[in-house]
Amino acid sequence: MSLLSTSLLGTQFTNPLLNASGVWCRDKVELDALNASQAGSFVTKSCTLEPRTGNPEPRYFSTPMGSINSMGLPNEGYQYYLDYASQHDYSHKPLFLSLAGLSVADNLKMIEAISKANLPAVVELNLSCPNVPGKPQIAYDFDAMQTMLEAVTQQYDKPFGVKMPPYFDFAHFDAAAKILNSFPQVAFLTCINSIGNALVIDTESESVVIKPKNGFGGIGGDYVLPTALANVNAFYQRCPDKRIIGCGGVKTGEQVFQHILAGATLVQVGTELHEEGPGVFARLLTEVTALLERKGYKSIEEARGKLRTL
Ligand code: RRO
Repeated sequence: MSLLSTSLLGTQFTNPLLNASGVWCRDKVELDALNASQAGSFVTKSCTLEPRTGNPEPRYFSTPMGSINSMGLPNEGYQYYLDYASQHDYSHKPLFLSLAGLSVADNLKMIEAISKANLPAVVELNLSCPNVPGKPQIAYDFDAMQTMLEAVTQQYDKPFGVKMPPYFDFAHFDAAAKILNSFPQVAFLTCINSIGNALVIDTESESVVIKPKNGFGGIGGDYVLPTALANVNAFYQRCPDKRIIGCGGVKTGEQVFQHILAGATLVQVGTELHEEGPGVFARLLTEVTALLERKGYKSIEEARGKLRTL
């Protein structure tokens, strides 16, 4: 076993890195670039039943501390990603399919098609899209989350994962973990999606910086690292039978290592991938390798969840 290799759901990964869904994964050209990159796996853009153009532009904006977006689920429709997944060479690299149906019924239709296709692609069900006007985030409504997971687990018989929003209170970590733990089929949790409905203001123009929702959008990057690490660790502690995929604020190998210490098995890169392109993965791998070697680790598994408390 090499220093960076790991496994999830019985599948081997050459390293823990992949993109965050939504970044560099909307069409075949972008997905092929991830496939050709040093990422150990990759995930498709969250998809809906029908293609969507998404929200009006500008809908993504970078700041020195991260990003704000209100893309509004622009995607090619689930069949496009299913076709991509059916042509993918899984012996080269594992692939995740992200689903974000606009209703329970839509998710069930997509799940039915994915079941029939019987591919090695692993489903990441997005319960936390913050940017569809009029559609609250499912995972902030615990009854809706329970209903969605009951429906999906009845229809689908393979293990899958869920993309979670950040929570900010121990009562919410406890309540969400209780629901998730009642579904053994939910094999992994991706923590976190962007911190929803934030507002970035440009002082000179005295204006918001993105058009949809009067400037409100999900933030990522440096703004979210401590919140992401908290959510990874909170669910790592509360869901011992599940794996955690860390997402949020990864810009250097040091932050990959911090996610692993907090309990992550795999680590996703969003804002920094958007800024730097798929070359980011080679840089992060070099940096995290140097850090692990300096600390004397023989494998990343050895570091997982080993966060110390005072
Ligand atoms: O497309 C988006 O606006 C979007 C989605 Br689906 C999501 O899950 N997270 C995000 O920050 N943006």
